[in-house]
Amino acid sequence: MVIPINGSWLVLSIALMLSSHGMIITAQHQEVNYDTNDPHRTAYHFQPPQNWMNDPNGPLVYKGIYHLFYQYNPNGAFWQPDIVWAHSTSTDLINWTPQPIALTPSEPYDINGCWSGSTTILPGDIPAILYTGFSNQKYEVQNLALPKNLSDPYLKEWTKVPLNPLMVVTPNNNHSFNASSIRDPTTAWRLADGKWRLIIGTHQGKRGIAVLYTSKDFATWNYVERFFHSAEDNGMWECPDFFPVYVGKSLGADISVIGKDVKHVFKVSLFDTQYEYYTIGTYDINKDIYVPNEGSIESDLGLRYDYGKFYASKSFFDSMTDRRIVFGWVNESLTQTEFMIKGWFGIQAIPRTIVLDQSGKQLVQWPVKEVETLREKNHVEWLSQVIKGGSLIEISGITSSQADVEISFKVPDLTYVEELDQTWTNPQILCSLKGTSIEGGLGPFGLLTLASTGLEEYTAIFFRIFKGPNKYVVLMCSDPSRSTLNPTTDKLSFGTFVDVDPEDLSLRTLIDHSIVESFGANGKSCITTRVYPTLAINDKTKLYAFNYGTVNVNITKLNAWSMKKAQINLSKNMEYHNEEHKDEL
Ligand code: DQQ
Repeated sequence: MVIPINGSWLVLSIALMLSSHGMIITAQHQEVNYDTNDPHRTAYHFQPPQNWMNDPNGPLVYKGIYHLFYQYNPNGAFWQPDIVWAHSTSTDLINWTPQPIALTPSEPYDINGCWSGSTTILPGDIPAILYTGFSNQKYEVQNLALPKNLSDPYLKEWTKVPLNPLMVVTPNNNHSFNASSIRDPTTAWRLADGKWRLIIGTHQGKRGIAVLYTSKDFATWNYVERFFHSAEDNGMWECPDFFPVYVGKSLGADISVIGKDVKHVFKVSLFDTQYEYYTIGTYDINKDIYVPNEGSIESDLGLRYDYGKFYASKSFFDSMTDRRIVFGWVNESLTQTEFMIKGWFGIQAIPRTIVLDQSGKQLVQWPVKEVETLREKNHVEWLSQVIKGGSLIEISGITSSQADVEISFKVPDLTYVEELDQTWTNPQILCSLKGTSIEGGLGPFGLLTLASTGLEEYTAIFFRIFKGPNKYVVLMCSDPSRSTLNPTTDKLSFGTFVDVDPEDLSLRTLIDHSIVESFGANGKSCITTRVYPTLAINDKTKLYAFNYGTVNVNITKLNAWSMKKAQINLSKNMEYHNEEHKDEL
């Protein structure tokens, strides 16, 4: 098939096949340079120069340099099993330099693909990659790779150890797992007995399972019969993450920290729904199991890092700044033909710090402070403004397609709050039911981002307040139903209930051409949406504060900045260009 695109030709050799990412894969090789005028290409979110990217893999900091690996297809904007670990480095988590591919399929144990995994810092400051290999028999096995040269802070070359594969489940070794569904090893941690531990995601029917492996030397790994954690009605658990968080301290904890002042977080990515859930609980070190707090679940009404598009996330402890930082993959909402033509697929969310909320009941996330270095000096500031019911106010004076906005609201009067119907238990469905144009008592109020001049297009992020049986309930929604005139784009609304005082609400939104990342109530609830405006592009984009409820609301503070373009993986051939980015060194 030959498709003309922007003067160049896209050549696709078609061979239909269903991928693990649920999409029809058609090409063995695709040659396309993305259009530099593509209005949906982002300016400060991590992405490769072109082609397909999915999960973030093994983030770490080594000798003052941040490393991000990621699942990448060098052959085109589609997923295929024999995917590689691409690699970039940074000194600030925002500007990134491409490095040579770190892992490519080469051995019988990974010849069909180098799939997701993590890094662990071994004693002596030695970073180690553990990843899933998709083997010549199409089994998922776990392998180790080590840096070739420890004096290279960029860790450009990696060696797969001769002992690989280190962890193997086969139909013959009595494990009752599907040998083709056991993957994504976590960072390993070590307890006082000196033994390393890690977990891997799998399933038995609809039961999602995290199996535990232990090792004395990081080379020989023993399978532990008792599941580390499992849950019914989940299906395959991908990309588990397990880490401690301090109680009452806004600092990150290193992976092996245990004690009375920490709780543990367990996160899984559900293959069946492509959503992630986390629970907070206790690591029982005597039984070597994780026990979630009572009532915490990994599905339906469970807690999520992000109630929008955010998957296969991976956290790491930044020992330079004592932060736990999480990366998450943000999928596209386009049809397959559309993204194949664009020649690129997938971005990473802005890395977020992650801490336990004061309540101890949930996590709080915030974009790493380094992203603020992209804020242009001249910004818009409002101190106080009433936003009348049924009105909107333009936030002018910034580049609205590439912006960072912080807005706080005070609700003066809760008398006219709408009653919460007892059947409205699912916030996402409630957000679809009560979209931006549905007038409420208090709300919807918030931001209209990526809006066109005549408001034919916009993506709304807003709050609505309801009166529940015993308390007020705050709903936060992201509504992309009017985000584009393109009829084929997925325009699903996302939403969540926010555990917050309804009278004081705040919202921070990062806007970057085709992504809107929102942090409600100082990071208690996050929603990321991908949108593809046709009119509201580049300098034709507008931004508004709006209140389509009946009751007036006060804006107590607003700060909005234009964002500079970050230097991200500028080289097209993914080679390391020292000269181009020598400022980073
Ligand atoms: N993506 C990887 C797998 C992982 C999945 C393959 C999650 O290792 O389970 O690209 O998106």
